[in-house]
Amino acid sequence: MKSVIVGTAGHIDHGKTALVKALTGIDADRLEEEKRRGITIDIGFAHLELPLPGGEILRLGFVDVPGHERFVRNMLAGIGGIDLVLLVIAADESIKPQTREHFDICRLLSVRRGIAVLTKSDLVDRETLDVAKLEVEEFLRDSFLDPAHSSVVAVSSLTGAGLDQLRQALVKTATDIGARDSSALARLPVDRVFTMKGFGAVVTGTLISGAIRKEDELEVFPAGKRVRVRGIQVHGDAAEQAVAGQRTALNLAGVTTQELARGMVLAPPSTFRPASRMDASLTLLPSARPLKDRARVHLHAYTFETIATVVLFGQKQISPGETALAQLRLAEPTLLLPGDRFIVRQFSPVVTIGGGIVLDASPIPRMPGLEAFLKTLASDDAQSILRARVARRGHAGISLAQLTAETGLPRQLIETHLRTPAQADVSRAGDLFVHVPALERLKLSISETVAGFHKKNPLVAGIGKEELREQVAASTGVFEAALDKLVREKKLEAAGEFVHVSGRGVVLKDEEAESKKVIEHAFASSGLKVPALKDVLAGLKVDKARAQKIVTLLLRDKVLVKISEDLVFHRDALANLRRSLSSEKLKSPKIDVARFKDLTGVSRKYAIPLLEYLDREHVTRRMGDERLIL
Ligand SMILES: Nc1nc2c(ncn2[C@@H]2O[C@H](COP(=O)(O)OP(=O)(O)OP(=O)(O)O)[C@@H](O)[C@H]2O)c(=O)[nH]1
Ligand SMILES: [Mg+2]
Repeated sequence: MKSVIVGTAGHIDHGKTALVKALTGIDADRLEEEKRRGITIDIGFAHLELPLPGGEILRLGFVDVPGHERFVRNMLAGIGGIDLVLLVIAADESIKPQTREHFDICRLLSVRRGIAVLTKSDLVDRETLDVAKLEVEEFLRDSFLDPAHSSVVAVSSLTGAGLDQLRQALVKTATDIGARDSSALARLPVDRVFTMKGFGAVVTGTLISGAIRKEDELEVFPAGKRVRVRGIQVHGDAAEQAVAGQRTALNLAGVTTQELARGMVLAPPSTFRPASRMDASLTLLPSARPLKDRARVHLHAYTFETIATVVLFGQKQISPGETALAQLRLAEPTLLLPGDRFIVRQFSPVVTIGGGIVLDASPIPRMPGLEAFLKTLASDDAQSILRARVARRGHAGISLAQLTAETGLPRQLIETHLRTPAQADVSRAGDLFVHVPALERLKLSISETVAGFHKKNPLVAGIGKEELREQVAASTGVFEAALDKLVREKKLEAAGEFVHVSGRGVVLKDEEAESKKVIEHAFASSGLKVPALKDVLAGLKVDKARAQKIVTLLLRDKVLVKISEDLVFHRDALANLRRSLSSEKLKSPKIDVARFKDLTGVSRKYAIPLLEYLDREHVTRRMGDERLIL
């Protein structure tokens, strides 16, 4: 079964609703006011099944739009998700203002298929019909409905004349339409919200991509509310799932109708982020006035509508008929993805002036090379696009989840695209994809930072890893990957928490080396009855700053161990202490301060910090006044 969405378009009273009814038997005008006034106000829906030549069933979902110029915004809410347009022109009136405006909209939205239908053929004579047909053909020349490959069908919804021919044209045109990708991530722009007695909130819309199944959890954009799909109807029949290209009604749990409105979008949870800025390619209609930088417009995308400011990149205005890159700053956020089309209407008076295609709904402020980046995004090449999106993040990298949020592409597809040999310039660092040149630049910056550190701190063995990471401003995963590479390339060595240039030891001058020995000896020979550090340092030949560096070096190499602000011990003395404690344990596992003092011969001033140090090292555990030797 193939599902195709057919939209009507055309001037008021040209017979759109009558045509849909003649084809489907369904009156798409559902509002009381519509019936009373005999005009369409809001979008209406109908459906029809036709057999395809191969025996497959073609399911046509109709979206019937109003022709009245005051209701173009409703027309826009319906036309966004269509595959095929029926451009309806009354034979007795021929081309009128909304014929042009609706057709412009179809072109700006890149609707690629359609059929021009001359209605009310019963109201005109043969000659008038032929003239109208010629006018219409002239109007359509060089468009996607060029008469060279798409004929104009004359019908009468009153007598039924030409309807068979129109059905055939529908089948033929629908055959050319490729099926939408139902494995893509689902998006349902909401066009109607109502309550069904006994069921609760119901939303309807054209499922523009992916599939939605019963019991799926979905997120409502932009509010972020989570809902559950309690029931699904497709073209009015209960269904287990809806797939892209189907008119879909969802009965939702976890939400009230007050929390829902036309213009919202349903999508998988925790996958996308709503945006209020997007970079786009914007085309102005030849009939429009020039559009100035920072002009305000009405923006329509699928069923969503808001006010937007158009910020141009390096130009003062867009001329009629011109296409330019621009950033759209929306008054309200929405979920839009690259490739989505939109329409802009003049702020006042409200007329359609242009439209375009979203290139990036997650722009980075003041990004260098923006134009080249957007040109790549405008291409159809998913691999280049993904590569460019990885590259622009520099060594910050980008996660799979973020890439999905930015592109709407499923994870698996992104992984496949980025794994091919052609993508050798994208590397994986933990959870992140990183552009290889950015990783190389980071490696260089790490090497330079380490070299700079050695120069400034000749007596220190190396720079702390965390300090190094902060200085090069890299995230942990990417930093580790870059450091790993440098170590493998034997440019750096990482010893524990410290990084230094390969093969580099600390070079001490004679008097410094001598001082180091003096300090070490002072502590090694005093056991646990250590002297005060400042007294030891005072007796050295080197100045205070250098003496302090030597101490830092000894602490870093763990020759000396600092156990409190002013108590430093030699590692051998502490090792001896551990040994004597473990033999004490054989006598009794419990030890109090008095016994500790007896054992070590130290005063209370040393005993307390030593015991606290042993607690921290999990050699002892404090239990009231006593300690347990572990
Ligand atoms: N004689 C004749 N009348 C028609 C035909 N099609 C529509 N009409 C009449 O034209 C009038 C307008 O038809 P609609 O189908 O409501 O026109 P519409 O294009 O849907 O109008 P809006 O939705 O308001 O833009 C109605 O009175 C119809 O009965 C036709 O083929 N022949
Ligand atoms: Mg109508």
